[in-house]
Amino acid sequence: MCIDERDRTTQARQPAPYQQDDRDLRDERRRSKLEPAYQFMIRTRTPGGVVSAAQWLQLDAIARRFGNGTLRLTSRQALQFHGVIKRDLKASLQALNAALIDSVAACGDVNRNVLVAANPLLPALHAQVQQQALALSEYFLPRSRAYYEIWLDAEKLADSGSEDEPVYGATYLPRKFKIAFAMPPINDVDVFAHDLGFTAIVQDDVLLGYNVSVGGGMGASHGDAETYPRLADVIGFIEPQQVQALAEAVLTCQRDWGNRVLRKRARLKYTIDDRGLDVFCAEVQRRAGFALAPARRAEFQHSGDRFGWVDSDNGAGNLTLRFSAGRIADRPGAPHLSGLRAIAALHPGSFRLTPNQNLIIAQVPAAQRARIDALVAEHGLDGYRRSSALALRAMACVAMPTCGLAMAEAERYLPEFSAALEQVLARHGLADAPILLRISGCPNGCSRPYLGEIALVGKGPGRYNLFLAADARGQRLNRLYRENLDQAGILAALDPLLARYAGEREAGEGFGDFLNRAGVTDERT
Ligand code: SRM
Ligand code: SF4
Repeated sequence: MCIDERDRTTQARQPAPYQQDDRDLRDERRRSKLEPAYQFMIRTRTPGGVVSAAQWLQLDAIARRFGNGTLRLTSRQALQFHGVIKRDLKASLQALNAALIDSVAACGDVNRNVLVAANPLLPALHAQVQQQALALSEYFLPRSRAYYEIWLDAEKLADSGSEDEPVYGATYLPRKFKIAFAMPPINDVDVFAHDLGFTAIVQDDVLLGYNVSVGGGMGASHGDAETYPRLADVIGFIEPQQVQALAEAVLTCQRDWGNRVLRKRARLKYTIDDRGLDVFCAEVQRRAGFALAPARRAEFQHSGDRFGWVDSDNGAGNLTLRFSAGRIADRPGAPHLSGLRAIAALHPGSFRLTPNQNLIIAQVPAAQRARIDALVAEHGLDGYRRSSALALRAMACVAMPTCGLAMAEAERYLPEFSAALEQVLARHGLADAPILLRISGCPNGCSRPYLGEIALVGKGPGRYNLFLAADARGQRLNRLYRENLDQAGILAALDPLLARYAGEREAGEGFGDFLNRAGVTDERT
């Protein structure tokens, strides 16, 4: 939780780092009668995940000077610094501010970082969508000056005791609120996992507008039927100039109608299920002052990243690099942090953080590719060339040792589990099958596990619930298949299903689609 979360009256007014402790050290410190090894996690607000190369250099310096020497790409196109100790907090946030990046609204009951499809393949169009996302992110920033006063020594304003919050009002939102902009045919943002989604409708390279979706969310609690993941409903189409009014209507409707008694039921998805989608839509249209048009046709192919070089229509190249569970570190034989620093020093363009915890070196002029390729190879950043199809697409949340809510490992377990599953896949001739694997250390679902074709959700140390049969396009949730399995149990459960998939699948059919067609998750035990 945010450090201010204990005090509900000030929550979200004081955008704050997260207080954590190193859970690897808990037992040992308890035995030594020491308090937990407290430390902080700072998360950036980086709408659309766009960071200039100059900013990257500053972020890298903050991670090495104040953090644990790693940068963590998140599933929401942000960066996290872990391991910041209390006396360095202020200096860290001031250094972040000097890089023209903030941490405002990265936590709390407000609108969080706004996602945008990451790969700028049609740069002009992409810039238009990115601009709309940026404008929404700014518009929904809390007006509170607390962040600036506390962390940046900004002068206290005379009226800072009665700050006016035109959108949030006195009570902010019942819970966090998340927005994403998708650009078909790729659903890398998992648009239907969001409280509010905008799917770009493009014709002849012209942005006509967006399909609007509402009520997505992943978080759940084990064994509690009142909480569940939910996919957003598409409610209609709007034109680009209607985005802000529509977003404000949805957000304020949730502000006024959301459940403020039961925090576990406070997300928009429950508001919609409690009130009814039709009632909610009617109210949104009344508040927006216009009616939504019927939704347009939009098709997604998959929700992953495209690795390696992909050219934009302006001739510039975009190089997507893979980082296992988003962790960028200097390790023996793989000095990734140093490699990106070297690239940032010569690349005039931007870095783009992807919603799959990867990174794009964006808009590279043709003349510079060879130098970047050389740096990529020199620093072992070309792992995407050697990764299996499974490992390339997989996501895992942070979990241990920093996340206080983790029940099992996720980020640290991903390499071991992928390697074990790869062996099973190879045995069935499925080594190249692009199966979407997601691991979360608890049911909160930070790696959006309920959209994985195979997903592990932490239940206890070394134990997971196994979910199966989402599609790979972010359009169908998976379902619980087996509970509380260890690794051997998970592989034993998957083995016969993979054998059937290898023998019975139709041409081009994904694993999740096959399991769904075969009705496998109906046989839950
Ligand atoms: Fe998350 C809480 C990490 C994306 C649902 N999430 C946390 C905390 C802050 C734990 C805490 O409250 O103490 C985790 C910090 C771990 C650490 O040590 O860094 C944490 N969440 C993350 C990140 C870093 C996962 C990652 O590996 O990339 C992602 C950071 C996002 C960002 O940059 O803003 C992250 N979290 C998500 C997502 C995915 C998404 O938004 O697309 C979800 C599911 C979508 C949703 O919100 O429904 C998600 N996180 C949660 C929840 C459950 C919310 C709910 O509605 O029930 C919690 C717990 C809570 O809020 O009480 C949570
Ligand atoms: Fe922590 Fe659970 Fe989120 Fe993983 S899913 S980062 S364990 S809150």
